[in-house]
Amino acid sequence: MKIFFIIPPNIHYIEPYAYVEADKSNAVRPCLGLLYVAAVLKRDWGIETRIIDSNADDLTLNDLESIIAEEKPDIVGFSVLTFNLLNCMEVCKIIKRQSPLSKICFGGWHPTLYPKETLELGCADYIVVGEGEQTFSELVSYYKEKKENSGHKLNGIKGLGYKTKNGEIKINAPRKIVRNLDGLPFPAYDLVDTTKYSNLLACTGNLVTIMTSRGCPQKCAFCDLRRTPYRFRNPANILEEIKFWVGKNVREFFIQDDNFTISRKRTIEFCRLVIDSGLDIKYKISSRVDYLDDELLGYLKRSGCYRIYFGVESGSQKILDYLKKGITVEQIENTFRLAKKHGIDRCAYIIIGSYPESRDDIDKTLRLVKKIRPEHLHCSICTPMPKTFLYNKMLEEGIIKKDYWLAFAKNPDPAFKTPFFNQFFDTQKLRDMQNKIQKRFYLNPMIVLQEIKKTRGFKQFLMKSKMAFKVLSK
Ligand code: B12
Ligand code: SF4
Repeated sequence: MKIFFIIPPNIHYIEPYAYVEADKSNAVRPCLGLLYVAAVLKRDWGIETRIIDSNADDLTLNDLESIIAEEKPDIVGFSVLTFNLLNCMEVCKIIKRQSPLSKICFGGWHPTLYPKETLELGCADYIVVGEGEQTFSELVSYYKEKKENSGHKLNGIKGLGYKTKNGEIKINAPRKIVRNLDGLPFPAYDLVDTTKYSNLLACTGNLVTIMTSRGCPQKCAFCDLRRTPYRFRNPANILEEIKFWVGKNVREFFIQDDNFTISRKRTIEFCRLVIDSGLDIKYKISSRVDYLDDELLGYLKRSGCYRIYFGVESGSQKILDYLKKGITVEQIENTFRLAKKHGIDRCAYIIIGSYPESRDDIDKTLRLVKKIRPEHLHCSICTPMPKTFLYNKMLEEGIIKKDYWLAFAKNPDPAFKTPFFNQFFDTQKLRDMQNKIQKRFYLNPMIVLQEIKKTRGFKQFLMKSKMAFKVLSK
């Protein structure tokens, strides 16, 4: 059986909340979701798959058309975000044209949020809701074994959605989340060329992305992960993955967890293991400011953590509270000071333009940035994402008049523009402010000098130059 996973080329660009120029020139990142699904298929079911990453390999729709016409895969899987739905749909058109018997399966955040609407689009034969390792494996095995006339039934596959022969949409009972993350195999990195997943802010040429937990117990209003069951891999299991890579001469890791330090005990245990192992590695993490203290930062530093991405969001307590961030401005200042003391690079994510935010609140954020002096800054515009607490609340309050994400899920229009909602500023003004904030930050001579010093290798130099050119020419 030929099972393909396709990451589509970027044809339609829906402007996200991130700074657009940075977003467009950002490095290509691996799709860990697919790598996990592929790894389970191989380990537990002995099924080989192929990942075609159009972004890593610079493939066009024409290239994909030739591959599909020649290979005619039995099943093609896509990892679908609301923001890349249109791109996935473009590739589906090709599949239907060149290989009409191929079955198409959409997994990921978008079909999880909008299962019925996604199936109604008519592109996907199947959708997978939530974590896909087991569900997709059962679907593939259904096809494999059906050929051999086994009695498998589609309606018995938990977490699966599909259309019956008479066009009726069926969404099966949900599948339980994976409780024991240590039981999962490591992501199937053997299916991709890791060297193509470069990173603008990496400190060596060779970096691997790993994920050590899923879910988050916190309740930030804008986030899809709020109050999702938090599970984590044990430090020994993480170290095993790291050792595997060190054996392949990779010494830098991007720990992609939304929040690496949720369990203090685990963090310390992990750091101790790394320190005791004597492995010379570097890694970066994301953390909330309230999950760190002097001792923890010391451990992190000693075990090789060189940068922390912090959700600072705002310098205005009013806005932090509105976003239900659950932290104080004082905590932000304190943690940034401590991280600096330990010599760890600090990247601040800030958000401007949430509904009640005034010029005065934005100024407070800018003053805070000046005070905490991060080495990197990402400024986003507050975007109520589909079905998040923030979006639902704004719908309820009538600030958002129409469920436009639902409308997009039903009819994904390439002309769709992500709307922003602020009491005082329109979209253009918010984008202008975002541009100005990012430009000012990165054109600061101290930051420029620091970036030049940190640039490693020609590839990273080119990426940074491209980005600088875009920022300057805007
Ligand atoms: C890493 C990351 C990125 C990376 C890489 C994305 C990628 N392709 O994996 C980069 C930086 C490129 C990125 C970009 C963006 N991202 Co992002 N990202 C994440 C993040 C933090 C982690 C994703 C991850 O690796 N998870 C770990 C894996 C194991 O989980 P998973 O991906 O969910 O996969 C599981 C299931 O979903 C399912 N599954 C996934 N794919 C498939 C496919 C098949 C066939 C099957 C069967 C199952 C399946 O099975 C997997 C294993 O259980 C998530 C938040 C999160 N924690 O999920 C946001 C998140 C996915 N991103 C989000 C957004 C909004 C964006 C941006 C728009 C941000 C921006 N720039 O402004 C862009 C859009 C990019 C684009 N055009 O596609 C949203 C998506 C919301 C939505 N409704 O779509 C999330 C949820 C964050 C949030 N706002 O809360 N992102
Ligand atoms: S923003 Fe971070 S801390 Fe807040 S809910 Fe999302 S993952 Fe958790």
